[in-house]
Amino acid sequence: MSDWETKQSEFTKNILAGDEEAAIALARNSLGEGTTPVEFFENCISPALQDIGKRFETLDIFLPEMVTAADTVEKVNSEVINPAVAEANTGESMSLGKVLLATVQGDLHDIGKNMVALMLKVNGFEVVDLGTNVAPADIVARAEQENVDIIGMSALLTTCLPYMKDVCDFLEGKGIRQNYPVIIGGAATHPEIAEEMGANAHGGSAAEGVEKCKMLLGKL
Ligand code: B1M
Repeated sequence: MSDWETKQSEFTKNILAGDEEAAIALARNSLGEGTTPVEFFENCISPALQDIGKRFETLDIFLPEMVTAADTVEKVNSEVINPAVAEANTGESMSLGKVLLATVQGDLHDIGKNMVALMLKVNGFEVVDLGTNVAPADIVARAEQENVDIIGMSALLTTCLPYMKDVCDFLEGKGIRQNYPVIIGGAATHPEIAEEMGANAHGGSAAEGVEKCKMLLGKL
């Protein structure tokens, strides 16, 4: 087993048991050994949650355990990961642009979207985070009100993917599609889906999301 696999397996055990103290200690120790918070998030937290998802799918665990795991991860993020990411702020003083973020209608998953929001902020973007379960019409209305440069959407439920396309179609229908580059991400998405629905970019991770937003605004 690689170092990351050992850590991830331990972390999975901790979050399934709702053992906040152990999960926080594991994250803190790892950061203390020189791992960056983003590395820990992508190599330990994210795969641990995927593992939880697989167990849920195969009925090895049920909704209450998935809720416990998610709550424990949120605690680790708020106590350890988010402050460490914020501390590693690049010190970018000029805004690179304004990004609207939302998890689309019907979908309440926000752990990944919140990491994208944080990473965008520390990399110099302004973020208008509309939260979860946001209807396509609201996304378009807020994008106009806030005069954002990019619309970013997240979806983890495949049943909610059509709402992402609705946003692209609404923009098209209003004749303002060219004003708003659209980026999508989340476990239910992949680059081909992005292309099919007419989005401008896909982010496979929070870091890639930031890179793609820079690219969309010609800042790379
Ligand atoms: Co749910 N859930 N869940 N869940 N859940 C999944 C998504 C699922 C795949 C599990 C499974 O069955 N294998 C499955 C969806 C199946 C499908 O649609 N194909 C599922 C289900 C079925 C459900 C419920 C329906 C269960 C039920 O009630 N019976 C229910 C739905 C509720 C709802 O949304 N209406 C539900 C509920 C929940 C909890 C509330 C318990 C909890 C969410 C808590 C929360 O988010 N606050 C939860 C969790 C934790 C999961 C899993 C286990 C983990 C999700 C997660 O946080 N991943 C998940 C399994 C899985 O994903 N394989 C599962 C880690 C996160 C970092 O990844 O969000 O993809 P992700 O974000 C990444 C990248 O994708 C990218 O950056 C992030 C960081 O690298 N990214 C972007 C994300 N958004 C981006 C946007 C960008 C760019 C990059 O630009 C804008």
